[in-house]
Amino acid sequence: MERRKFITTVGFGVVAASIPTKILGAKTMTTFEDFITKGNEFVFPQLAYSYDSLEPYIDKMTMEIHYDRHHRGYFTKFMNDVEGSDLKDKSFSEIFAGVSKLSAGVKNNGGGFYNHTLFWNNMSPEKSKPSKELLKEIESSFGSFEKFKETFSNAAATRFGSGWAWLVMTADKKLAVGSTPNQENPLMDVSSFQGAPLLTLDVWEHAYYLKYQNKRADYIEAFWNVVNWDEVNRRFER
Ligand code: MN3
Repeated sequence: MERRKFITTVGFGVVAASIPTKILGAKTMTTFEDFITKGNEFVFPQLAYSYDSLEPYIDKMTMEIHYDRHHRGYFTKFMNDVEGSDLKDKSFSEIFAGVSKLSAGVKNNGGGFYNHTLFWNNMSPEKSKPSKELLKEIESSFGSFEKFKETFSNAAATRFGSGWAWLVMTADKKLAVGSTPNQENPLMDVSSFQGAPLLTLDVWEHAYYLKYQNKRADYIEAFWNVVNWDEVNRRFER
């Protein structure tokens, strides 16, 4: 990777001056629990690293299409879905906790935007490691770090069709691994897998098909090379 291409700000390169400091100051996406705030203008955020910087694990063209078309599409549609509604006053946690009573658009586009944002932020071209505290928790929950990787990879590999694999902190403060279909996530009341997201992997075909075709397992294996553990550590501490 070319160092110069890596924008050192973690998280979003948000540019609009009209965005309040609590959003501008957001270092990571999990702090966007209060992202939807009344009366503010939202801009589509820039990726914190260049499209080619996750090569050879995730290729430039996949990143470009995935970020600039898929992700942007979810963002734009979600902004339209919440336009003029009281959802703009609510956090993502609140929206997702009652998503079964909302439109399919809010669930699909809001989920799409939120899930992808976590995903971009839990990847990085920079090498990092789980913190001592997280590692200890992983070892006590899964037996070993390798066992955890195996469990997570298996959740990602066996998710039928499109969806996401997750490492979460459950309500009773335990680590758990699972998966969700389509754009559902573990914060949604409709999800059978519940918890606060720490790490996620997109296993929709658009996330890997250009480079890996039907070899989802190879994509999952490659993913471990670009996990942003600094970000996972931060989410864990919170
Ligand atoms: Mn995707």
